[in-house]
Amino acid sequence: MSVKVVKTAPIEGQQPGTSGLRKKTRIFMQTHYLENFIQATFNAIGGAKGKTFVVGGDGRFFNQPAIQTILKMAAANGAHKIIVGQNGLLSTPAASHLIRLNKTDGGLILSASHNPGGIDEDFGVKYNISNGGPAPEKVTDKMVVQTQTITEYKILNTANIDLGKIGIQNLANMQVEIVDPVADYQILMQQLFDFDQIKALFASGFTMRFDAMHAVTGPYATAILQDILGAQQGTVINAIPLENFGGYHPDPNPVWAKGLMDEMFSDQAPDFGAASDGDGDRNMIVGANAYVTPSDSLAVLVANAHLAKGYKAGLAGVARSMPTSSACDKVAAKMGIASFETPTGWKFFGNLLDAGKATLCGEESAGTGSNHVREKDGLWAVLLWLNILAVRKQSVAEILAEHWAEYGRNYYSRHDYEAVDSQAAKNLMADLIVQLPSLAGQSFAGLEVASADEFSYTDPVDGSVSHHQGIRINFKGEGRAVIRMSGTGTQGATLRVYLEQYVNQHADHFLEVQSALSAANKAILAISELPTRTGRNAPNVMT
Ligand code: G16
Repeated sequence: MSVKVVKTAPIEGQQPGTSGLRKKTRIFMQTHYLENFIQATFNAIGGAKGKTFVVGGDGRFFNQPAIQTILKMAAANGAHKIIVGQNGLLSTPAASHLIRLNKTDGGLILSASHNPGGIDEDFGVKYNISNGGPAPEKVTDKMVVQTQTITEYKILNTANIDLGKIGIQNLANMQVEIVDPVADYQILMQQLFDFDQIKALFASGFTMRFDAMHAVTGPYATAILQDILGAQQGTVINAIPLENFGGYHPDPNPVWAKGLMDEMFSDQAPDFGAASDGDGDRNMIVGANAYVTPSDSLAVLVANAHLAKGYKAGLAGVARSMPTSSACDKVAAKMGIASFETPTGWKFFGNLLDAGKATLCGEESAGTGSNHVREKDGLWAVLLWLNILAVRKQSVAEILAEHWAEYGRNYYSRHDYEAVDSQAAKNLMADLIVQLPSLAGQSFAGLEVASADEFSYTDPVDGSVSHHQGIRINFKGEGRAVIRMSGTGTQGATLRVYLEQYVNQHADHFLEVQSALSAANKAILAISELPTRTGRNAPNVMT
C-alpha cells in the first residue's frame, strides 16, 4: 500500500452552502472533484494526522464509492481511525451522536438531504466538527480558501475494504471500525423517551404509518417503532434504503409525501403519521385529518417536552430560524424561557446548544431537534410526539386545537419558486434591499407595512456576525412575509417566500391556510415584483 500524491488544481464552485457542498452527482464523480473537497477539508482543520472521524451517508447513489475514496484519503493523510456505518449507512443525527459519543475530531456526512438521488440527481458532502454539528462559517470559510488554492491531494493506492463487515479492519496504519448504524442511536432514544408508555400506547390499538421514503431512516424506524415499541408490522413503509430512493423525492412535506397525506386524510386514517427525509434529519408530523406545520410542531413540542423523561427538568430556552413562525416564541414567553432567532441553517444552533442557552431548536424546513445531538433529528421528533400522545391520551387534532386556543394560531406557509434564473433572483433581492427603508407606512393588498429589514445575526455566544440572511417585511396586524434565496438548491436559484399571519386565542383557527395568507402573499409579490422578474405566476411547491 503506497501513498499517491496526486497533482490537482482548484475547481470552481466548491463553496459549501446552507448545509455542506451539494451538487449534481455527475459533478461529484468528475476527476478530482470529491478528492479536492476532502483534501481541502483536511487542510482546513489542520490536517487529518492522528485524528478520528465518523463517516457515513444516506445510501444514495455514489455513497459507497465516495466512502471508499474518503477512507483511502484519510489513511494517506495519517488519520488514526474512522468509524463507519455498516454498508456506508448513517443517518445525519446518528452520525452526530457517534461523533459525540466517541469524542471524535469530526465527521463527514454524505448526503444531499431531501434532494432526489441517482446518477442524474444530487449528491453532497458535509463536514461536522467535534461537537457533532455542521461546521460553522469560520470553518467553512477556511475550507473555501483551501479549495481555491489546492495543488495536490493524498490517497492510498489499495483495494476497497468490505463496508458490510462489522468490526475493525486496517487500512495501512489507520483503523476502520464498521458499526451497526442503529445500535447507539437506539440507546440514546431509550434514554430520552418513556418507551414503556409508548409500548402501552401501541398495545392499546393505536395505529401509525411512518413513510421512510426508501431513505436512511427505514432501518432506524423499523428497529425502534416496530421491533422495540411494538407498532404493527407494516407501520413503516418504504423501509428499504435505495440508491435512488425508489424514485421518490425524499422530502417529508405534503407535496412529496402525498401518499401518506392521502391516507391520513381518508376514512381509514391511522391515528398518527410521520415521514422523514433522505438523511433522516427532517420530519413531517400528521394526525388523522390534521397536518401539523413544522413551526407548529416545534411550538407544541416546546409546550409539552416536559412530559418525556429526557426533558422533565424543563427547557433552558428555544431557538428557531428567522423564517420559522413565531409560534414557539409565544410558548417560550408564557413559560418564561429564552427564545432565539437565528439565520437559516442548523449550524447556527450549535453555539446556543453548547452554551446551554437553548434545549430545543427548530426550523420551518421540517427540522426539529434538541441538545441530545447537534443536528436536527427526524425520528427524535416522531418519538417525542409519540411520548406526548401516550401521556396526554388525546389525538393530534385535539392537541393542536387546544394549543391554538391557549396561544393563538400562526397561519403559515412557504412558497418555493425553484430553478429560477440566478441573475433574475439576485437582481430581485438587490432591488428589494434598496426599497426597504421606504416601505414602512405603504400599503399593499390592503396590508400596511409596519417595518422592513434585511436580517443580520450576531451570535450571542461568540459574537460572530452573519449578514444578508433574508428580507423580512412585517405588516400591521401581526402578518409577515419573508423572502430569501435558498442555499441548498443545485440548479439555478430557488426563491423562498415565507408567509405568516397570527390570529389570537379567540379568532377562527380553522380557516383554509392559503386563504388566511393570501393578503400577505399578494403584498410580497407586489413589493418584490417576483412574477414579472422571474416569469413565474405560481410557486413550484407550497408547504
Ligand atoms: C438544510 C439546513 C437547514 C435549512 C435547510 C433549508 O437542511 O440544515 O438548516 O433550513 O437546509 O435551507 P435553504 O432554505 O437554504 O434551502 P437539510 O435537511 O437540507 O440538510
